[in-house]
Amino acid sequence: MQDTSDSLVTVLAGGVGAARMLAGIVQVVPPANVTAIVNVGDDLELHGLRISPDLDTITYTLAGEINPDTGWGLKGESWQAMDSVRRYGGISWFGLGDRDLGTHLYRTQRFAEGATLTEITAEITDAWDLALRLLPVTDGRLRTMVTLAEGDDAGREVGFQEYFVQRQHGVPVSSVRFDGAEATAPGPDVIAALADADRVVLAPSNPIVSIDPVLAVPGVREALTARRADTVAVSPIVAGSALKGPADRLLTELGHDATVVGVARLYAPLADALVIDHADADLAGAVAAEGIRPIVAESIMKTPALAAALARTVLAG
Ligand code: FO1
Repeated sequence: MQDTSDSLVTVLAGGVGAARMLAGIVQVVPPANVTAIVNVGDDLELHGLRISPDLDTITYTLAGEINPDTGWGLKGESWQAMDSVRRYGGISWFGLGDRDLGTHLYRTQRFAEGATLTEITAEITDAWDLALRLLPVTDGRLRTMVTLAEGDDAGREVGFQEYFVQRQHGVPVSSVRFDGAEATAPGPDVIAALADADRVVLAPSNPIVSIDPVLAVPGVREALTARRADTVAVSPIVAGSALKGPADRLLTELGHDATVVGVARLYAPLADALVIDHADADLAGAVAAEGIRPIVAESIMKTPALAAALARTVLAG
């Protein structure tokens, strides 16, 4: 097998699944060789604060400080600030722990001083002693918007977190839109990180609401497509279900197959290979028929050792 221990690796990333994948990758290549291009479509402004959930989930996971019970937020949180907000009848459906709040206070202040999200993210990751590079896909404003399909709210478009957290992603969806995307540009170094990588990875993130907003930034899809021969995707769907979140339902509601074959169809133009779990080994032929090479492996990162093993598989391609 070729030596991949010094490869430059660039990962297209959403939240929890990508964070675990990155935690595996930094065990098998030097963290300084790793760049994550991160979704910002989930970002929101609340209480006057700038909140970037996917950037923070990756930062806290790689720092070893993520709350293991939720997969977001920090370990050892207290919730006194939210208790006060609740007392006043303020917005309390999006839980911001006291420790986590410090990150949003800092980010908001730095924005007010004129810093970009790329600069602020580097300051935050440096402060957590992370050697890998996190690049928000854009410094522009891109917001994932979701149109609800049922009930009193049918036809209503809401922000991603209102769908995901406030409605607990329990409402059917008729469409997803990336507001502002066409007016954005890739962040500094995003296109170079795709061009310079030895291996590009599509993390096991939600294809519709985590990877698609990254691709909606003008120029990113083209830069990724140019690296198709060196790109490996990891399926976020195992045995017809998402490991976390609504990826399976969203795929079905938006007319895709919620199987590894549906994922293969979406990713065949972008990646040479798709890692599918042993549970889907019987679908390997159908994946190949979509024009993407199946790699059957243990893909559920239940432990750091399994995440490292998956990283080795992805790097070997
Ligand atoms: N997810 C929840 O299900 N409920 C919450 O109250 C919540 C708060 C929250 C605060 C900060 C943060 O960085 C993430 C937070 N998340 C919460 C997770 C987040 O909404 C989603 O996991 C991602 O946006 C999807 O990748």
